Amino acid sequence: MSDFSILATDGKARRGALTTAHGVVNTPAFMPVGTAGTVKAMLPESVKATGAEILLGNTYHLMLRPGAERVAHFGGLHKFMNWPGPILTDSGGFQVMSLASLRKITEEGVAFRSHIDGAKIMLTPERSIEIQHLLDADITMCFDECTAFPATPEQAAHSMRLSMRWAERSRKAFQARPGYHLFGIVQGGIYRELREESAKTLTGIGFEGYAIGGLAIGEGQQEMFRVLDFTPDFLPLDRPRYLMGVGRPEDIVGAVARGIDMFDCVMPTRSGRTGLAFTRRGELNMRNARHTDDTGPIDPECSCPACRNYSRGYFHHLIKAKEMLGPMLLTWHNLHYYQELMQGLRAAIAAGTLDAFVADFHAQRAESES
Ligand code: PRF
Ligand code: ZN
Repeated sequence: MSDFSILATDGKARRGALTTAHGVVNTPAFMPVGTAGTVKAMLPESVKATGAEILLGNTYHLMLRPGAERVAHFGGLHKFMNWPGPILTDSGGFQVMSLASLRKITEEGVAFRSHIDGAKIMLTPERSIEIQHLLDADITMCFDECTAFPATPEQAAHSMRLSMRWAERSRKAFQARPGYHLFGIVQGGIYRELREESAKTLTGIGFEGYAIGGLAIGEGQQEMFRVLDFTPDFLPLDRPRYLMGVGRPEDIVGAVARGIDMFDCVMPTRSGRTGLAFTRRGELNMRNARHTDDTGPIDPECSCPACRNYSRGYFHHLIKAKEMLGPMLLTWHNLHYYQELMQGLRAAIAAGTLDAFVADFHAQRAESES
């Protein structure tokens, strides 16, 4: 029996529920990023209040600081960070390539120097899976290499096949337990044949879910959607699909319509800290002087604490004065916006009205104030 049930479909889109050791995740789901054992500027109970059911944590950051064995000493990441719900952890390779220095990729794994203290470290599929086990991740990700963009077909094939051998080693290293899942990661760049080969290799090994990696790395939305038009078709219908590191609201809406069930992105949290607010009418930069005397809320239709109790002019002031309440409340608002978007997508799929929901989503944004 699978821990993933599909409750409704609308075209290629699916409304599902994924059961994990720490609770159920309704899909399509957005996972706020809690890189270093915290969703930056938010209390865990506030993250939950936005409607989030699962968080993303990072192998790379937590292995460097405070150390995976130390997190295990505290009873795992749920206890350590006071988030009792489900947690998915990324496997580390992607973060090594974007953050560490002196990286060297071999068949064995990736050797690198820590971006924190320069310490020499080796990450292999086996060690990545062990770290994710020590963190007590409900969903463990295979150790992979995110193929750079652009890449020739030869480069993309070579990189993808390395990730497939690492996926096999990840599967072997993973200890199966009820409610704990291992997801494979499809690579292959922008090439249909390589995406198909990758998906077939992974489904042959067998995983509880399948991620699509190697997208949203500079290819642009049109090209990403082209790859998403065929890649989900190579994956089993009855398993969750996770598009890694995506994205903007319009990317998520387009990907859900193409059959994706799970997302993570720093966009709502990182933009919140720099003064950007997501609204139904598009994005607002709270730094902009036009908000100085605005007594209205960020989004009159939003029920989050930032919109119920404070004005645009107040946020403009907080951001200009570099007060920490600004990032706190804007992060809350942005996460609330993302979770309401996911709730709207789930309800539309269940009602069979996704096309109308998508049309309305784009129409509202076209009425942008700016
Ligand atoms: N692999 C892993 N994590 C990721 C990616 C990937 O390809 C991406 C690409 N968008 C984001 N995070 N393991
Ligand atoms: Zn709000």
